[in-house]
Amino acid sequence: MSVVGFDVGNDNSVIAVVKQRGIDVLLNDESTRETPAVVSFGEKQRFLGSAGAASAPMNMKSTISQIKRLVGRNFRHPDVQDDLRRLRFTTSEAPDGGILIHIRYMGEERTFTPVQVLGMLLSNLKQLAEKNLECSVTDCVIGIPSYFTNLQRRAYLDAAAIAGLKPLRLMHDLAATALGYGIYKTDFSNTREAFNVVFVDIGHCDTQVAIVAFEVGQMRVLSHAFDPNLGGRDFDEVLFQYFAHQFKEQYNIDVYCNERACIRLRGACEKLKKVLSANAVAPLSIECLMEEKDVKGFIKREEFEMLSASLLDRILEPCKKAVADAGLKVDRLQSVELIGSGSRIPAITKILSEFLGKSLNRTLNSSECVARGCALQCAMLSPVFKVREYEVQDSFPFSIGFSTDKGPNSTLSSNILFRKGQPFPSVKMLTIHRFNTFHLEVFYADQSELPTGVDQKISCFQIGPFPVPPGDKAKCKVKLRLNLHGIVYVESASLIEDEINFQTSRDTNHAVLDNMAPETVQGVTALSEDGTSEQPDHPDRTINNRPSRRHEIPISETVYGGMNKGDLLEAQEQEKRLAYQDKLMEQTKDRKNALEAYVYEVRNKREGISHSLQQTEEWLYEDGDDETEKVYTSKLDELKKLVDPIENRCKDEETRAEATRELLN
Ligand code: ATP
Ligand code: MG
Ligand code: K
Repeated sequence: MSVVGFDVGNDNSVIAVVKQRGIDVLLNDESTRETPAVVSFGEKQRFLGSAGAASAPMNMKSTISQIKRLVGRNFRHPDVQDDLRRLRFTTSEAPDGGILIHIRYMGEERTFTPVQVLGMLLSNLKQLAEKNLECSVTDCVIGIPSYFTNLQRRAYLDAAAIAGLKPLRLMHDLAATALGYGIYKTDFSNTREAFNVVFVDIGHCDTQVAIVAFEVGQMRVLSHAFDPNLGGRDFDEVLFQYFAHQFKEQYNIDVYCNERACIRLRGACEKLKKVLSANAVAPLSIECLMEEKDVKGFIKREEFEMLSASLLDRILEPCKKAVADAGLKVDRLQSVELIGSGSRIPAITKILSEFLGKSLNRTLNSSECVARGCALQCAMLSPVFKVREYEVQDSFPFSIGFSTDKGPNSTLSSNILFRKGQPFPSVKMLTIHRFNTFHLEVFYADQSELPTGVDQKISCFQIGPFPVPPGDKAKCKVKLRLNLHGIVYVESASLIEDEINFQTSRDTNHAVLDNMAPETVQGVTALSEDGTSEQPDHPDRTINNRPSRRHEIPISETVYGGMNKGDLLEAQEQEKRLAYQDKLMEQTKDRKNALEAYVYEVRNKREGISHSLQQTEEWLYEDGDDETEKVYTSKLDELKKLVDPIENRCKDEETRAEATRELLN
């Protein structure tokens, strides 16, 4: 048993494991610490990770990358359309509104969902980890952006299930980062107040901010904020548009109508952007961009900053939100940790440090901190590891509401179940009085908290049927859980029969949020409790020391979107078939190589032997013409030593005889 943390990115993935003396980032087959998040479909097999990236240039149209942004999303969403335009593979809308990826594989048109592709990537990471650790890997913690919706979180769990992994937690990237930062730090101890740190991650596609309060032995995430569509690539786009326009005027070429030219210019712009981070001016020059024209240009940092003004304006938004939601003034923030290379643009660091009023630190390893934190969390959650007592309290970035229907002649009641910022995992109990089977909807309560265009719906639970007391409503206790992954669901519903409530329930015509402290499960010790849902959980179980009778009520859930059980089973089977084919091809290649190597080996040996035979023969007629018995015996032994190993390899008599004959010839 081992515990592993995975960070699957749009470009690269990182695997971290907890070992005896600390956390290690694993090397892949290419001996690098980052593994390309690429799946490439060859003629007869898939190539995953580094192999996928290596075969990508030969299989452009059959290579899938940047999958993270497509998992659990709707095809028609404008952001998704925008992402799809930049990708080389063909896609279409799935019947459920999701995305289908079209690939030609083994002579057939095949379609895969982004979840399946993520499953392939995870299964490759699992294999890498298993090979490295020489044991099986199932328990893991996977990093996710805090802005992931219920659907995206479920999609990650489905992908993990396809890969044969069991995530003990989907963990917010910056919560994982903060854990890795805080657990070893002891210099908070002399301050009486919490040590508040702002983590800012500006990546290639997105920006995330979190404010975390550290105290001895614990961390609490005070707030999460984000812009899912602001990152380094948007600055590349500014440069791309600038040069595309310029080259049109200067060279009369329109890169927009040439896919290859677009890719090359984008690549050159990204490089130029990096140069501009260290220099006041940066040149650009591409040979034979299109129509056999070489192009040249340059841009000053000042001008780049002017062109990027609208992007730069957006950088502070998530920071401001995070500070406001944390309920802190800027001067209460003790430290700022920058991660993500998108933040290396000087204008960005300037804006951030001006707003936050202090210099920015880069003490964490950007590309590894999420995976490392996930591995740590996995060790804490795993029963087989002993980790220093440390309390991890994350907060949920969206408010979750609920509503119920009440059957005929009734109005809908609606309320907030979990407020934005709620520490989780967490549990809420509802008491609901009903005449018969009813429905409970959970949804994101505030559109403005969500990434733009995201559906507020989460799922609908049918609760019932249940026996109803004559002439009265039944009293149902419904337990809702926001679990470690940030997924909300009705965990149980039970019917309570007790005389006291028979009296009072008559006039209670609405759902009641129980007036009890939410069972906010926090910290390492409490977290493990999450796995077992059957525990005495409620004081209401006994009233006046007299047990009230309880019946479990059946629950059925309808999730809006995503895979059902049948889909998942089918996807798991399909992954097995695909993996079997890959293995078969790898073994075939192996056997082919072994055969080839054997041919070479035997041929070399044989050449060696005939050389020795010839030498011995010559020796016999010359220097060895008249020697002692001892010398002749040792010569013979020497020769036999050369010949015998080859003979022994030839198992069947026929080939052995033939080999001997050949050797004696
Ligand atoms: P994401 O978090 O969106 O999945 P990522 O984690 O892979 O992406 P990072 O590696 O943190 O992203 O950052 C990549 C971005 O940083 C790219 O847009 C890259 O162009 C940009 N970048 C890297 N170095 C510099 C630099 N010196 N100056 C400006 N930008 C840079
Ligand atoms: Mg990143
Ligand atoms: K543990």
